This record gives sequence, structure tokens and C-alpha cells, in this order.
Amino acid sequence: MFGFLKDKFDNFKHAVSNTTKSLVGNVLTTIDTNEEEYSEFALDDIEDVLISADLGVGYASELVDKLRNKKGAKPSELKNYLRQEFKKTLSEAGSTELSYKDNELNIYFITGVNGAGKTTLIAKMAYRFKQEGKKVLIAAADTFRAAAEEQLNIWSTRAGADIVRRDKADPASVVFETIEKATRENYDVILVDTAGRLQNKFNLMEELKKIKKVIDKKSPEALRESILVIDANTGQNGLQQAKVFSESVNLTSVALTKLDGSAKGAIILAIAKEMNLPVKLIGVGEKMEDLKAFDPDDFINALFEE
Ligand SMILES: Nc1nc2c(ncn2[C@@H]2O[C@H](COP(=O)(O)OP(=O)(O)O)[C@@H](O)[C@H]2O)c(=O)[nH]1
Ligand SMILES: [Mg+2]
Repeated sequence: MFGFLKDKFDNFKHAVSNTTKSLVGNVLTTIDTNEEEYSEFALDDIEDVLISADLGVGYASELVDKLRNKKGAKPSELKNYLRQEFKKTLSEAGSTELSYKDNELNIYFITGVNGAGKTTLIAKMAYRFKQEGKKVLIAAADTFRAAAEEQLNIWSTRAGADIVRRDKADPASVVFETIEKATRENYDVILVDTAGRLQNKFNLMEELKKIKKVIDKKSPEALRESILVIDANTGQNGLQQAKVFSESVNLTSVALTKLDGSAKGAIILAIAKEMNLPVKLIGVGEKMEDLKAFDPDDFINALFEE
């Protein structure tokens, strides 16, 4: 396993502090734990609190329906019930470890809306892979904004990675060229940066599909992860984004960025439940080192303040 993947996010207590209050705390203050069973009134309240904590309507009502139909369910066991359910949801979404194969080409296809943190994530990943002694090539396939390419150029130089960029070229052709170069020159890692302007959703999705097609054609066995980058501050909106992207790209995991400033960690549960996608990487700042691995147990512990 890579050293950087052992570098776990250890500040969940802060990142989920509001979440803890709104989710676990509020749910528990909603009900009278001395009651022998749940009243219909209490169940409705629990559902409301879960929804307002960004868990999503579907997930919230599923959790409450289970309680309703569970013979002998006791309000005093609510905390434990939620803990078990959240754990199950996270583990069913799959392994949280970033896939990587030694002595092979590893392609990471990075997507997400504008400003989510794709380019920053790529710079951080490049930096970490370089630290592990890997040969890293970045495909600047966000050819829409000249500034985006320039930003990537500065970052990649700083990270010590190489870059393929072609001004105003077709993004898919940039990726094509990147794979050719990587294969020829024995690179370990390709990071594909993409555009994210959603005001032109149809074109964007077509562009991403085209890039995916190039990878599938040239080097299907090398595609290690298709990562959707989500800004933690977007809440349920992030889930909508995930749905749009997953229709065009076969997503394998999520990178949740800006958790340093956000207290909306509950979105991790919603993503796991609704999209069946594991969060694997966490962005906690704007610097190269600010990339962490996601540990589900730490997250759950922070949520329940243990
Ligand atoms: N605080 C914080 N800011 C971030 C993080 N990741 C990215 N950013 C900032 O978010 C903004 C947009 O990032 P960028 O990578 O350009 O997004 P892109 O449009 O998806 O490529 C920049 O100002 C980044 O510095 C993070 O984990 N924490
Ligand atoms: Mg970008």
C-alpha cells in the first residue's frame, strides 16, 4: 500500500462537528429514550431530522421504515441502530482503498463540475505518486480554459510530473497522445484532468464519453479509477452531480474536497447509499500535502463522538 494512503484524515471530529449535531445529536434529542417503543410521531420526527442532515429523502425514509417494522425496536437503542446502519452502508459501497497495480500503467480519470477541485486533486495525487518514486504523466484534457491548462502546468512542474497539453485541441486527442507517450516511455501513472462546465451539460457529457472511449480502446486494462470530485459544501447538490456524471462515465469512486472548511461530512453516507460509490480520497486544503485517505471507521467514530 502507498505511504500516502496510510495518511488518514484525522480531523473528522471537526469536519463532522455540525453533522454530529444535526444528525446524531438532533435525532437523539428528538426522541424520549425512556419510552418502551417508538410512537408514529417520534418516527416522523426522526425522519425529518435525517433529511435535514443531508442524508437524502430515500435513505432517511428507509432507515425509519426499518425501525417501524422492527419488532421490539427500542428508542434507547437508536444510537446503536444508526451506527450499525451507517457502517453497513459504507461497507456495501465498496473498498475505500485507491486501486493501483505495480509494474503496470495506472490511469485515473478525474471528473466533476467547475470549481469542485479536480485540478488541485490531480496536483496533489501527482505530488504523492512522485514521492513514492512513480513516473507520472498528466493529460491536460480541460482544453476549454487556457487558464486551466496554465494552472495545471504550474502545479505539475511543482509536483515533478510531466504533462501533455495541446492548446485548443480536442480533449480526447490529448488523452490519446498521453496514453501513447506513457506506453512508449513506461510511465506508471496517468492523471486525466477534464473540464467541468455544467452550463453545457450535454456537450460536457459527450466530451467525457469520448475521452472514456479513447481509454477503453487504447488501454482498457489500465483504467484504475474513474473518480468524481465533489465539493463537500455542496450537500445534496453533490448527489445530483454524481447522478449526472455516473450516467455518462462509469464512476468507481469519489474524492470529497474542501472538508477542511466544511461540516457537511454526512454527504459521504448519502453518496454511499444512493450512488453505491465509496469515498476514497479527501481534500483538506489547497496545498500539495492536503490529500488524505478516507477511513470509514474513523468517520463513524467521529460522527458518534467516540
Ligand atoms: N480549502 C480547500 N480548497 C480547495 C480544496 N481543493 C481545491 N480547493 C480550491 O478550490 C478552487 C477550485 O479548485 P480547482 O482544482 O481549480 O477546481 P476544478 O475547476 O475542479 O479544476 C481553488 O481555489 C482551489 O485552491 C480543498 O481540499 N480545500
Ligand atoms: Mg480544473
